[in-house]
Amino acid sequence: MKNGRINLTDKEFYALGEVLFSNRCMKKEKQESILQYTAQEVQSYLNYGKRLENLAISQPDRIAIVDEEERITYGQLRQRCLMLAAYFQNEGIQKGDKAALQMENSAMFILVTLALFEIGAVPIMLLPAHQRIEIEGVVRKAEPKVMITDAGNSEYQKMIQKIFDENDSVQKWYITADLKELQLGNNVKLQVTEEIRQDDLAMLLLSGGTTGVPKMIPRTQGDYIYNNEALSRSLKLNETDVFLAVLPMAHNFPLGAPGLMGTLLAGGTVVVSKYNTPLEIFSLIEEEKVTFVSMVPAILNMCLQYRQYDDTDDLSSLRFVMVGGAMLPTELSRQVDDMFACKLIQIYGTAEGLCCINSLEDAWEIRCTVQGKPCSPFDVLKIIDENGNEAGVGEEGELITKGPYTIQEYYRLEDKEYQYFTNTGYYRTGDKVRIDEQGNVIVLGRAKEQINRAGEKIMPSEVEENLLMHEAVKECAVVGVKDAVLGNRICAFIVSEDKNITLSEARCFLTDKGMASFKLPDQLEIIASMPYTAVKKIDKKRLVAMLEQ
Ligand code: J2J
Repeated sequence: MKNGRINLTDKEFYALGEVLFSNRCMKKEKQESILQYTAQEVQSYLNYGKRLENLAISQPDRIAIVDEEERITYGQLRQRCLMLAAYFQNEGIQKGDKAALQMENSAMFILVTLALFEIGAVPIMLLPAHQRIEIEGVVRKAEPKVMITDAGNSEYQKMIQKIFDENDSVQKWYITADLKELQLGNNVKLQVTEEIRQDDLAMLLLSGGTTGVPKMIPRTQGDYIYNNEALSRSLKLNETDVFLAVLPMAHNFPLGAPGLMGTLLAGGTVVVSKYNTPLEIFSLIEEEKVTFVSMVPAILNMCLQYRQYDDTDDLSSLRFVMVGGAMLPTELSRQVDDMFACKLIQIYGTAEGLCCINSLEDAWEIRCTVQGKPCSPFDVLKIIDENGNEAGVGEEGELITKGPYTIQEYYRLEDKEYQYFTNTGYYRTGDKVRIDEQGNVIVLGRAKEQINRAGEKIMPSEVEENLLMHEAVKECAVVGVKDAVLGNRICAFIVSEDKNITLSEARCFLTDKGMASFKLPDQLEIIASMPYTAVKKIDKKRLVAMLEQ
């Protein structure tokens, strides 16, 4: 990679995809013949440290990150990253060591993440909403060497302290405010260590699990950069782009699709939104001349409603608004271009890898109704029926996929992998989709039971298991019910002799059990007995129908 050049040529981008795809999805014999690139070039393109180093040289004074407290140039970003990386290294954190990270949106989130990448340490991306059950589960399973969190309140500190005390793997717990204040003398310098390769583990993203412990998604430096880059190219991002990070940055969508990482790799500016209210979103768009923002349908809905009351903020800098993470009703999609005077771009993405996206050139009707095409020419998509047989063109069924940046196994999964991957290495998305003649994916719903509440994914079994621990609950079933604001709300049906049990009591009970707030039921229904199917499974379809009637 030549110093000072930021963007890859089309040929280079194609070659990278081919290299990654062949590494992952082809037999060894075939791989050699495909390598058009020298190994050296591949390694330097697919490495965050090297890419940011280049940007710091070519555009040291351009603003990379803006948050409530500071504006950081590319030059400063590189310098501070290296300093923090040197500090971590000096503290004994090495390549391959894991760091459980739980932080609110801030510039520090990005600095800490990039500093860990620099030394090959692996952040585990806990969401701010994760509570004791999830944090503890992840710490037990992944055995991080350190934890890095915001200060939080005294209750939060007590919880983290307890997890820290009870888990031998964790040697140190850092508070981000202290890391920000670090003033290091000349004696702490980054030592040259083992090279960070494209196929080294970069981070563990988290996805909903069946037991309360999130599944851990191992993403490599190479596959993640390629994923960022593929999306960034289809959106024609460049150094003049300004991305507003609204969703929690530990989530794949704002982090890498193309999100803040894609924006930084293109040399643009990342603006950090902390509170994700329409008020903050619109004023940041005006103040920072934001060119694109990504949101889930529930936040889009709030923004559209707000805009109807107050349309005074100047949104003319926006090129497009990306929406994904959950089904977007067409009544909403059709309003976006008009209300924001920019293009709606739908994205259907997964933290496991595959991302499909509308093109900026797609006609309005297309952008309002389909979720787009895979972002890499090497993505392989297939639709299967209930028996696992491949469906015909245009037919609906479950989407399975493999490709250059899609995982083929979870990290340390105790559950059985076969429900998530086929024996030919395809990831089973669990989504019911159809693919149109142009190759656009249209998401129709879930093939799996998972509930999608405002973009957060919840497995009913997880809520059920915890509810059953309540002494008054004899039987329970948790279902997702259509909701105008949330997409789906969580409804818990219980059979109980105690007719006085209330929703708020159930929520408090689950909170005490340490469950994340987004997993708590929105509605509680007490019923005399559960409806059962012929094979004696709880008939969840009937339960949903009872509410939707
Ligand atoms: C319907 N359902 C969708 C869409 C994702 C970009 C955007 C979102 C995510 C994400 C992501 C959907 N319409 N447009 O990682 O890179 C549901 C599907 C999918 C699941 C993945 C990205 N876009 N979904 O939401 O790993 O059910 O990633 O399988 O959290 O969200 O969830 P997650």
